[in-house]
Amino acid sequence: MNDPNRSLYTVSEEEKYCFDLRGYLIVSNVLCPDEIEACNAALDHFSDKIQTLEAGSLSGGSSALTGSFGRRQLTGMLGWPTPYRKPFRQLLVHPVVVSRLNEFSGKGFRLDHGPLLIKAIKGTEGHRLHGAGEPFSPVVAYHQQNSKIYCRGITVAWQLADCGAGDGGFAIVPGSHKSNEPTPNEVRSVEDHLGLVEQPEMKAGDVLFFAETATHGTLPWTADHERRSLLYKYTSRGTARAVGKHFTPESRHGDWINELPREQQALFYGPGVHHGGQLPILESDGETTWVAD
Ligand SMILES: O=C(O)CCC(=O)C(=O)O
Repeated sequence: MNDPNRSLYTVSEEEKYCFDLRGYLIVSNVLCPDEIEACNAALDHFSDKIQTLEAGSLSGGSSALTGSFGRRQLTGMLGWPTPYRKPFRQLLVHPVVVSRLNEFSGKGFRLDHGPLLIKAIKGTEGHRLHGAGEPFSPVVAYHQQNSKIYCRGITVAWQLADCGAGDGGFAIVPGSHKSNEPTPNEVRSVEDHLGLVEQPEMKAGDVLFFAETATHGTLPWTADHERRSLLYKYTSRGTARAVGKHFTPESRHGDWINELPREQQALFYGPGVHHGGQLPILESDGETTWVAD
């Protein structure tokens, strides 16, 4: 939503309408330049850890998605030594995220995997579109009932560099999180996308929420500047995608998790709804985040 008068701090009816209709939502101007710089400086510090995927591994043979380079990516930020991990831990429970996810995924939502930095230089290939309402996928299914959204798989992508019109990067078929028909192969490959694929424009500091069940992927990067999107993959309380074996944060991640304040730890519990009241549940007014008593 780009209304300059809107409050960052509450989920408006318009935001709910847009997210439900399109399967994605952009909240603009969430991070200030200092916060963007703190993330980018930490990422630059660990640039020797960047992994470059093999060209062709994500574009899946599509002539529309092909590129000269594979995607660059980096993970592990939450466990980095201080001070580098700090901005990434803060984003995990950013009040703008907690307020939206309590609405879109329900209280007790969890971090399933990530954060993952996606970087691209000019000429980096795209990623074949994936996800769809059909076939039904229980782990990321989208449902709405009595004005309540139940989005089981939701990704929060912080933009650390601008994504202008035609730059490439994140792309989506708006509305496809509710589709009941199989997605044509040419739409997934973007070779004949029927005019349905959109590449939303975003600025550094914006945050994108998208339903994992929507048909989405990446267009080849065409801009002179580097792409930087930082993706946190959340799920609703009862759902696990990448990991589901361990319930407590320590058993999943090891001891560094004990350093985290309670509201950050809350994101790392395993899935399940019968937790005997042991689970810290996050609340947010959009301005601050806290653990409910
Ligand atoms: O932001 C992007 O490039 C798309 C990422 C993606 O496809 C995914 O997270 O599944």
